[in-house]
Amino acid sequence: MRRVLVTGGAGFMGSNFVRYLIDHTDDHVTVLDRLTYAANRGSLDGVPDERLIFVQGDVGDAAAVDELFAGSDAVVHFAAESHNDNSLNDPRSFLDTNVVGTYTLLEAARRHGTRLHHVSTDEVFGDLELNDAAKFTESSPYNPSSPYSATKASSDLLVRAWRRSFGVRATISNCSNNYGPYQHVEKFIPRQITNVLRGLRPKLYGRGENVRDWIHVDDHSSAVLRILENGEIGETYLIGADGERSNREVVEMILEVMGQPLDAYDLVSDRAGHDLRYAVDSTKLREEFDWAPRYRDFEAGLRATIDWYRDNEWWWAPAKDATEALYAARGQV
Ligand code: NAD
Ligand code: TDX
Repeated sequence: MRRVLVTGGAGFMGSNFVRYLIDHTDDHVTVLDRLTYAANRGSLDGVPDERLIFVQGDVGDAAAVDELFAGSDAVVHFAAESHNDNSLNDPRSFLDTNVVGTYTLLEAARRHGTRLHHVSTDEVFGDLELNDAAKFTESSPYNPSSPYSATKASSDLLVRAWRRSFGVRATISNCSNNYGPYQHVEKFIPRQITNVLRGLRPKLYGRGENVRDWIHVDDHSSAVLRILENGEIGETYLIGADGERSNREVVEMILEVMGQPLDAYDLVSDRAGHDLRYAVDSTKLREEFDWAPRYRDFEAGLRATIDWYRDNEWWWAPAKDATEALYAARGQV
């Protein structure tokens, strides 16, 4: 039996990964999560008690982290402050969690010799032009734009340095935008779906022309598990599913699926420093592990996600009003 420590396991991608591990392995899971505003303990409902230990705590708490590493065979590090808009308004917690938190885990991995997988983002590479064949690869230079992506880039560089200087057994993945169930209503797709469910109009930043490369969260989980089990120590892998769409296209698709006029959205003030386009070349992952995404039809994945939000209002409703109040205070309504 393997015991896997998952940091940030009450967040969107962490909780989906925990479910994936439970369904696809015999692993026992310990979740370490501070339960910030972004977490939802209900995201782990139904995971059998005998396979899950939940610890509420901070990845920056060296004593707690040390104890958990001592009892773990592998660690997958999802915990982060993850929302760009928040990082523009209050960057401090991003430095604490994303940089100091990752440092704290690396020191524990160094002491205990624990296998560590670090979950990161394609945003560390900055952005691409809109009409360009280029995509990010493992050798793209780091060029982050926002406080969020700068702290994620910093955390990646710490992992690389701890690997080289101290031999920490780490791998890194940089993934494109995830969508699916249990994603906080502050994020683009859930915000628009829950707006429509509430009788509000979707909100597009700027002119809605920015492009994101969407991947279903289950495909992220399957890729991370492959890397955890078969990845070469010290290597970085890009995860993506060739899902480029402009934000406007995504909003129009949501409106269409939800039976609204295609132009029933508002253009609102743009995000400062808004990255134009992300696109990931995942050839290395596909070739080394014979990995392929299962959700290749974005519209089908989006329909299933819309159904999930329609059926699970209990999960998202408690956070909706506060999230929209924050957007209103920032003029993004
Ligand atoms: P999320 O905001 O939904 O979840 C983050 C989780 O981390 C929450 O449960 C929160 O309580 C926890 N957390 C925050 N600070 C903590 C701390 N100090 N100690 C312990 N736990 C803490 O984020 P997400 O969208 O699931 O992203 C997970 C990871 O994946 C992040 O590292 C993010 O950078 C990366 N990532 C996200 C995306 C995406 O599209 N969402 C894409 C690529 C990479
Ligand atoms: O209401 C909105 N309207 C809008 O047009 C919101 C919330 C967002 N947007 C735009 C901004 C982006 O171009 O939609 C796009 C996606 O926005 P987010 O969901 O905030 O994601 P993004 O900034 O692309 O970052 C996401 O992917 C990379 C995650 O939040 C990060 O954690 C991950 O690293």
